[in-house]
Amino acid sequence: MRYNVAGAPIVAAAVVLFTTIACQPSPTSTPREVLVRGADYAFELPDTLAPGTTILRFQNTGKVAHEFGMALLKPGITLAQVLDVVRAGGSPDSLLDGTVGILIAAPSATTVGALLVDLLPGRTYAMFCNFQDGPDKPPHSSLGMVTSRSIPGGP
Ligand SMILES: [Cu+2]
Repeated sequence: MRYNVAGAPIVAAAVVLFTTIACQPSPTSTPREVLVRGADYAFELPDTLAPGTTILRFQNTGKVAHEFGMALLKPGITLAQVLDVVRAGGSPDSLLDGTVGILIAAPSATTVGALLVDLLPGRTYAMFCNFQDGPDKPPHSSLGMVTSRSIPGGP
């Protein structure tokens, strides 16, 4: 009897807690994780990236340091257009909606942090490494460390 009286508020509290949890909106999706590999001198990542919240990690499989930079192109802009501007010595900023971020990894290392991005359907993201192996060496992007992915879906 003593336990029933003492237990009643606990049960009531448990019911309230359960009801509160059950009424919370559930997340629509768990973030996908994508591992991007950087070799000397190319990126390896899936051909298709699904829209939605995505966590990107960067593993350097090469013998020199690399970065994984990612930028959102303005609608209708292609990677080829961006590269034309860069090769002509111009700034691509007017062709970008913004930078997602940059991860840097030493040789044979994987970043302990990651980029978290909501990949927008119908949009294109450029990926690049602009590191150089010396002041007179070309940027890795000109050696092959530049690519893009267009996210399926959208208008
Ligand atoms: Cu690089």
